[in-house]
Amino acid sequence: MAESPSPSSQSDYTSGQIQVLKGLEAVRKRPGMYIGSTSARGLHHLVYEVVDNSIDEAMAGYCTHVEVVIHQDDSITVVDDGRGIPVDIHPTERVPGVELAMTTLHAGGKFDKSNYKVSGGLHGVGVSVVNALSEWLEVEVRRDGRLWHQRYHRGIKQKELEDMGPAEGRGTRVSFKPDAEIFTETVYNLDTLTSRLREMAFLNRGLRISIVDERAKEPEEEVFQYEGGLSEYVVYLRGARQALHEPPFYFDAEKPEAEIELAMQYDAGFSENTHTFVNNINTHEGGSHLTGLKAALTRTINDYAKKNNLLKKADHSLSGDDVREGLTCVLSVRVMEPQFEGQTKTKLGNSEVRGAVEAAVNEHLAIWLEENPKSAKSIIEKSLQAARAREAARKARDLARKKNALEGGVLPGKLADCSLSDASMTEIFIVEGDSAGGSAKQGRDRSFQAILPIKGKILNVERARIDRVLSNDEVRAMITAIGTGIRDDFDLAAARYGKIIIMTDADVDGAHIRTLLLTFFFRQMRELMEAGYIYIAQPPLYRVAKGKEEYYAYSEDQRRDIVKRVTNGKGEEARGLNIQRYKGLGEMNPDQLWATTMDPSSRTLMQVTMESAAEADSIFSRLMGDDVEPRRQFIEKNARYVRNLDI
Ligand code: 0RA
Repeated sequence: MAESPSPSSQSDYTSGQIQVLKGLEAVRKRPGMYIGSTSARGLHHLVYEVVDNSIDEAMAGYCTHVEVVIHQDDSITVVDDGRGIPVDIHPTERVPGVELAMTTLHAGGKFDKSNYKVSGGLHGVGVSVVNALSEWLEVEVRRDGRLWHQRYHRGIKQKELEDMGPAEGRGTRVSFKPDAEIFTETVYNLDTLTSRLREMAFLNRGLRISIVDERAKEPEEEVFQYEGGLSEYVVYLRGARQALHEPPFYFDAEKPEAEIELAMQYDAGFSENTHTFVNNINTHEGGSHLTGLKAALTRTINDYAKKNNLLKKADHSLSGDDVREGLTCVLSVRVMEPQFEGQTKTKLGNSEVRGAVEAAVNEHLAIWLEENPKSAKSIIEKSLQAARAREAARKARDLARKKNALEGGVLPGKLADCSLSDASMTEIFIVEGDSAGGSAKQGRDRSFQAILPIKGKILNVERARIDRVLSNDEVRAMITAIGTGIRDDFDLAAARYGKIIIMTDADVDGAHIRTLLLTFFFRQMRELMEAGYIYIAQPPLYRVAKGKEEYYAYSEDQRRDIVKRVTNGKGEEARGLNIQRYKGLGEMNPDQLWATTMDPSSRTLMQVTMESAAEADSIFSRLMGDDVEPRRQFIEKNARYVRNLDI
């Protein structure tokens, strides 16, 4: 037991340990500062923080398997087969390394930085934050033939690190239960964790990541392991869209500024799906690496097209949007000291990375095009079609603008605008159908609520090129009303409303229209979705009346509860009971619509958030692409319980 840590008595607190207590206290006082929020997002963040440490160990080449378990009580276990967190006593802090990792802010498992080339972890806050925010946390380390164990309560150790005796294997096991005193939501969402872990597995070729949900009746293990890494990711993201070439273009390169890995593939679709990562973190807001990639794509493809006489005289050069139409692309860079900027700290700031990525993509893509002339030709053909469509759309838009200018009014005729103009106060309801639109117009508070009725099914933007998208009346009305423009011309600051609320019937058709609208926002105004502007209204499913009492139920459970209450337990057979099932918004009069769905003081709105743009992407392409069956299934499954539409 030569390595056993020396027990320290309670009285002999070092100044280091006092710092520790102060640090953890700060985390518990202002958890949002460390994990972003104490809602579901922060709750899930705890798991990522622990998993990131194991993945760092994998990136350093010492770990092949990470396993995540959700237990019945929503506690979590993360196990890896890495080297195990060091247990020997730190020379100056005089506590075991693992204890330091569990209690020191910003250290995490990475207190000895020289061990790692690069490391993930969103804010790099480390596992000590998870410890501080957990009702309890247990850590087990297997190293050098022994097992070590320590337990914490709300960040405070219960005992010294204990040597549990001989043990086989190596690795670290961390179990924790998020503190209900801290988190407003303590139930884990399997889909959310699963998609993040799948993403991690794609980004770390060969690494095996598994997840088990012990809360399920018959727990099953899902295992993610991709020998194809990013190339396999791109094929997964492409989904049902038809590829223009196989396999995807792929390269990796090591530069002094960054390690760069890229896979991309063109398909017959019209959307662009580029996802960028820095040290395994999804950089939703892009940054220097993305800028470098875009510049290289445009330049290399134009160069190749010119050199091979593939552009006609009438064609100008291909724009960035043109060469990215129908492109699915994943760029993953690893940077020593990433600078994260932007609203959600997911934009890479390091300017030196731009040039490194640009040069690497220029070089490798040029070679690939030369070596694959058939693929090159279909890519350029596709870009040319995009360019011509864009030109046609521009002409149509100019015409429409002139027409508008002549007519004087720019806003769509069907829009009932609000009187306030300060976007932070206003909202627009996009309402299915003219009759519901009429009720909404009468029921609304016209000072801050605008109504835009749209006719039935809008155009499926997933299957149309930009010129057709822009020639669609419903789509044009939405774009002008919202005011931000689309795609590359998008400007969040120009938004005319602070909330965009989708209000459709609570039936299968309504769900379809809602999905079409979400697809539109995701493809054409993604930042609006990312910035949390998009909401879904929740109209009631039932009106339950007895005598003068009337209640609204938004779910089957609620209906049952209300019926029980108003009938004193007699149930649906009780006399004088009237249950009305709302099949459409149009069945409510303006007052009812206001009271149940539009009045900010009593309504529920569901905010559309985007945990993973990549996941959303694949959902939308699968859903809204050419295959009808997955769409039908998804819509039926989610028709009423929109809550499951977890983008
Ligand atoms: C620092 C140094 C070493 C390993 C780790 C941290 C480590 C941390 C975590 C957190 C979760 N799993 C982990 N696995 C390893 C390496 C020390 C050495 O053996 O040289």
